[in-house]
Amino acid sequence: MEKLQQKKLIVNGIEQYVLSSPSTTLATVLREHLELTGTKVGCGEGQCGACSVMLNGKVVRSCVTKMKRVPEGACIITIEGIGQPDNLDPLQQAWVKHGAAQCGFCSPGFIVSAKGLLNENDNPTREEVRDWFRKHKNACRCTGYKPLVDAVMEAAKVVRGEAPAESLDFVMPEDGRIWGSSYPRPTAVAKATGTLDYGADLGLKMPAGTLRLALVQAEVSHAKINGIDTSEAENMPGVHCILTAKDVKGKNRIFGLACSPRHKGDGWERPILCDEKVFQYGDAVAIVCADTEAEARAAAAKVRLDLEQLPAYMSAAAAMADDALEIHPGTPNIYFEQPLIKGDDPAPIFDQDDVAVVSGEYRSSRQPHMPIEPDVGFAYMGDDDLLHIHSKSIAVHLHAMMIAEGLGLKPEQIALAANPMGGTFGYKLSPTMEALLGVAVLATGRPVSLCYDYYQQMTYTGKRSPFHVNARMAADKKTGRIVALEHDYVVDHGPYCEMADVLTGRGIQFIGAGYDIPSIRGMGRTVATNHAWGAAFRGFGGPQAHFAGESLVDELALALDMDPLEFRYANCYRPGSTTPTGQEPDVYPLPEMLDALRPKYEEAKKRAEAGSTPTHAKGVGIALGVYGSGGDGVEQAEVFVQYDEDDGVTVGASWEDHGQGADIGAVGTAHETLLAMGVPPEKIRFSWPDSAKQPPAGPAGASRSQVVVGGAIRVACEALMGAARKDDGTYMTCAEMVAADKPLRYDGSYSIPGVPCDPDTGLGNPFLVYMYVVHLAEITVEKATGKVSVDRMSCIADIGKINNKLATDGQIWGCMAQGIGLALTEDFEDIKKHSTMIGAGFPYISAIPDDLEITYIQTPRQWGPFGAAGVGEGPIASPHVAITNAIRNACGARVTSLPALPEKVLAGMPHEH
Ligand code: MCN
Ligand code: FES
Ligand code: FES
Repeated sequence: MEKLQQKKLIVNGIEQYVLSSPSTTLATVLREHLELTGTKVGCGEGQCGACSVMLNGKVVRSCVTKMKRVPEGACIITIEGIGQPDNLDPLQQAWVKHGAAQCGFCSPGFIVSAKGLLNENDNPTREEVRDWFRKHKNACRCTGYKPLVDAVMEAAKVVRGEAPAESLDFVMPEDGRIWGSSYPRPTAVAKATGTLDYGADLGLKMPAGTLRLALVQAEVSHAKINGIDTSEAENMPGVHCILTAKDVKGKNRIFGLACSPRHKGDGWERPILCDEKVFQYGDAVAIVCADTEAEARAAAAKVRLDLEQLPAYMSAAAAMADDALEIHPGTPNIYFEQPLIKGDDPAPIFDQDDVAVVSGEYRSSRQPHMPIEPDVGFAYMGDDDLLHIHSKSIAVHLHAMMIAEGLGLKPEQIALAANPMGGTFGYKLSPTMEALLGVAVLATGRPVSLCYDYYQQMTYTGKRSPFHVNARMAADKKTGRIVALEHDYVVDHGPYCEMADVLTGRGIQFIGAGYDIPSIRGMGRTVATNHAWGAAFRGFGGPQAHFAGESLVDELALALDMDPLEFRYANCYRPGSTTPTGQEPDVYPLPEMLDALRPKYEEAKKRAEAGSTPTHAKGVGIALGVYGSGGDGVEQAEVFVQYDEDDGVTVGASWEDHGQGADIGAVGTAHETLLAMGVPPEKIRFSWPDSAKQPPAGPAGASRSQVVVGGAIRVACEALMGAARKDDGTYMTCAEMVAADKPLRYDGSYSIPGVPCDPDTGLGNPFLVYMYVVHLAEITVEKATGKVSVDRMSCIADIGKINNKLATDGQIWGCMAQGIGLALTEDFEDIKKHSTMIGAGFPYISAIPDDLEITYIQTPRQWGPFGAAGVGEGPIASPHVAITNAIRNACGARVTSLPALPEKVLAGMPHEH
């Protein structure tokens, strides 16, 4: 019998009596019993601080605070008790002003934590703020932490009475334009007050009768399924039913978008629920539908799988071995190849005496995305007879198409909606639980919800696909010009082919990008393995390609005895240059960017020299990065705008918001277009994406949205203005439009004519808009251990004209932080060890320097609205290589496999070992 305990708590000043089991967590009591969903649960195991609340004045992580340890009469303060949307605490105001909430999932936890600090010390130093967040394990994946510390420092001034509360308000520029300003994003207040409902919050608010789901997952990486025994589980308390592949009404497959003629599979290899085989650890075999999540999980643990284990190929090399079985029988494990043939054959050049040649083998890691919010979703049949699925999808129309046939539906029978999201960083370009939710609704006829815990997030969502690149590069000894490049690489994409061909193409497009290299031969191959499936991850192939390219460029500079910056300066794109795929770049900002970096670089070198000691070597590294805004080839988006009764405008765009700022993207772009109409920014409304409500705008991937969706928003707003313009140059009100019998809704469609790379030569003009960055890293290597810390980073970025500076700064800081993780700690190779945030090397605040600097060069772009390019991914193309180049500079160790763990650095140091 379950034994309960009643306790009195004073929650946000209100006396409450709660009845719970002593082992229930405080987070569950707050969220589920008291419906205070401002407190978020991320990791659920004490590692992220998202659930921070104050208990008798002390900051605690409520997900690991059991009710038995909460004293009778305890005073609890949650985010709801700190301030409300119409009565913000200075910390919340500062969070809004500094763009400290991107996805916002960590914000309530950080703000409560910061409140705890300011209660103890209202005059902290930046170091004290950082130390506090370190001690309380407050983790943020989006911001690089800098704006969070900025926000606390500015709020503290107001708390001390040294600055008025108004100093935390946004000041509207005199010209009334928010384009290019730091106007706070429309969702900022809701994020900072905990009033924005994410997927799990919405799930809790579903009607009675909702079934809660749990997955039965394989705990082996490759196996034949001989049987599934659900008999014991079916009789567990609260269980409604257990669904297996036979309950799936359609093809039971998710379409993997295999579109290239060179693809050797048909793209239909990924089961919704595994039927014949298990292809990777965590694959879903059955779904338990029960009254509560706890009951569903308890029953899932009792389902018995009869599995016959097959050899598990956990690397590309293993899956490529001659005797390896075909993971998908009938499709070879190497299922896609993309050659590159640019200019003359470089082979003879490498034999010439007047060239310097460097070569290397570069392996990148299986970087896990680690959003703070684990995967979550819910679904139901709507009164419109559509199957509504709400998830963390960043591609609502595409996902409806990818899962429909598997469920036995047509895409138009599915309404796929994106919930407010706590970050995806690209893993949600793949469907994760969408089809599973759909199966459960169709089989039971009931609304359903499914929440992954963090272990499931880690083990059963896609990862960054490792590249293993063999390459060599040659430069003329006299001119210092790069003359030839050869590479050959394999991409370990796990068992499912989603976007594998596109990803493999990123190698030929970006190894050597940024430089005019006349002769290139390359070959990329995609390999199926049984490790975690390859999903999009911010930068999608860019960081992998640059790891090889920018390491070789650095080595070549050393071989020529040239300064790495000057060598890059001599070789970077200028008018007349072509990209690796033979395209003319869109703009040529790299020389100016390197000029801007030069003084910072010289200072950094001096600092490194002065700061090095016999035990600690300091080093400086730079790396250039180029990445495309938009997918390969033609890019298109459709949106509408609607004139509202109060003369505001609603932007109907399915621009999914991982946290990057689709809200401000849409509002900023519309405001700039509508400037002459004078629609105030607070009356411009963005939309939450839903495939049944907006036309297809394409996924929020490939850093395409500001350019392409923004382009469509501009077109739609111009159409509205065209219709509303009066002869005297002023504009009709909405009421006047109605009186004049004019439509209130205007569609906008926009496309960009890129040319995909040729399947045989790799040549083409795939991206008409590129983002350019140069990173500078200053690091310290502890010589005895090989441990590396990053002291300072600086980024020169050209992302075209800026829509919103808070958004673009945030994107760049976030990329720098993820680049540090990629360089030094993050991995998901060892499924056991790497299945928690700490285990997988999540970068907490102590790993990210406070000294992060951004300099913009804003070269206007032809194709983006008002000259914008994208920003989401360009800055992650190369920060990790700036760091590994700095390690080489500090201690001579050339790291060729990521992450640069201390033992690798130690082993690479030439003199010590
Ligand atoms: N922006 C701007 N000015 C520009 C370019 C962009 O103000 N010149 C703003 C945009 O309005 C938008 C943001 O910067 O708010 C990113 O725009 P864009 O580069 O067009 O990228 P998308 O909107 O298409 O977003 C996707 C991109 C990708 S592919 C990944 S992955 C990613 C990312 O953005 N995942 C993120 N950024 C992320 N940020 C957070 N916090 N969380 C994620 O999961
Ligand atoms: Fe509680 Fe992560 S620490 S949710
Ligand atoms: Fe911190 Fe997204 S804003 S995790």
